[in-house]
Amino acid sequence: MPPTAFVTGATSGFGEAITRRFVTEGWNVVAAGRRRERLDALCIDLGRAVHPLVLDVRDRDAVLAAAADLPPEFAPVKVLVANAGLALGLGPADRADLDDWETMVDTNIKGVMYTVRALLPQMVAAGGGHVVTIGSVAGSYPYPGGNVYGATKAFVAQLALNLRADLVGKGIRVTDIEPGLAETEFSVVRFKGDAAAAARVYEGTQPILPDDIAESVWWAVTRPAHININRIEIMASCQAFGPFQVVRS
Ligand code: NDP
Ligand code: 8X3
Repeated sequence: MPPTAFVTGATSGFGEAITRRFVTEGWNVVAAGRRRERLDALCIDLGRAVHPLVLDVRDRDAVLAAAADLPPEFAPVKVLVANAGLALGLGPADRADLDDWETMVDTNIKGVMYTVRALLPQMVAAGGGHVVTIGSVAGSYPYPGGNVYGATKAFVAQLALNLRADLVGKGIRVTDIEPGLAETEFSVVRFKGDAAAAARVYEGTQPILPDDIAESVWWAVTRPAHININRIEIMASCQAFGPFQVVRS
C-alpha cells in the first residue's frame, strides 16, 4: 500500500502543490481544507490517491475525530504537512482588528497544535513519521504590520524544535519550512478579497511559487533516515532585509 501524507490547507497554494507532488510520487494524500468544491476538484484531477477531508483546523474535536477515523488505505499517516494558515491585515498593532488576531491564533497556532497532537500517536505507534510545519520568515524577522501573524509563525518554529526534542529516538522527524514572499492566495486572504492590493504585493517581483515549496517539502522528507532537516528558510531572490528603523527628533 502506498504511504500516506496528511496535508492541511490542500485547497490552495502550497498545500495544493504539496498534495499534487506527493500523489505524483505515488503517495496517498489526505487532503484537508474547508472548501469542499476545491477538494472535489482535486479528487477529479488526482483520483483515488486523494481522500478529501472537509476540515476546519480550528475545530479541535473535528481534527481529533478525523485523525481517528481515516479510511484504512489512508492510515497510518507517515507524513503530516501542517500547512493551513493565514495572515489577516497588515496594519499597525494599535489599529488591528482583535478578531483578526484571534483568527490567526486559532488557525496558525491552535490549528497546528490540534493537528500535530491528533496525528502524532499513530506515528509513534508505527515507529516512524515526519511532521512538516509551514512557518514563515515572518516568524524570525519582524516587519511593520507583521505583529500577530509573525508571532504565530514564531510559535510554529519553536513548536517544531520542541517536537524534535520530544520525538528524538522515536523515528519521527520534524522540519519547519519558512518561506518568504510567495505568490498564492495568501495576500488575497490577507487583504480580505482586495485582489488589486494583493496583486501589488507581487508586482515587479519574481516570488516563490507553490511548486518551489512542494519541492522543499519533498526534499526534506526524502533525506536519508539518519538526517533531520530542522528548518529551511527560503526567500525569493528579490527579497532581503531592511535597516532597523531609527526615529529621530
Ligand atoms: P493560501 O491562502 O493559498 O492557502 C491557505 C490554505 O489554508 C488554504 O488551503 C485554506 O483552505 C487553508 N486554511 C485556512 N484557514 C483554514 C482553517 N481554519 N481550516 C482549514 N484550512 C484552512 O496561502 P498559502 O498557500 O500561501 O499558505 C499556506 C501556508 O503558508 C500558511 O500557513 C501561510 O501562513 C504560510 N506562508 C505563506 C507565505 C506566502 O507568502 N504565501 C509565506 C510564508 C508562509 P480553506 O480556505 O479551503 O480552508
Ligand atoms: C508570509 C510571508 O513576508 O508576507 O508568511 O510575512 S510575509
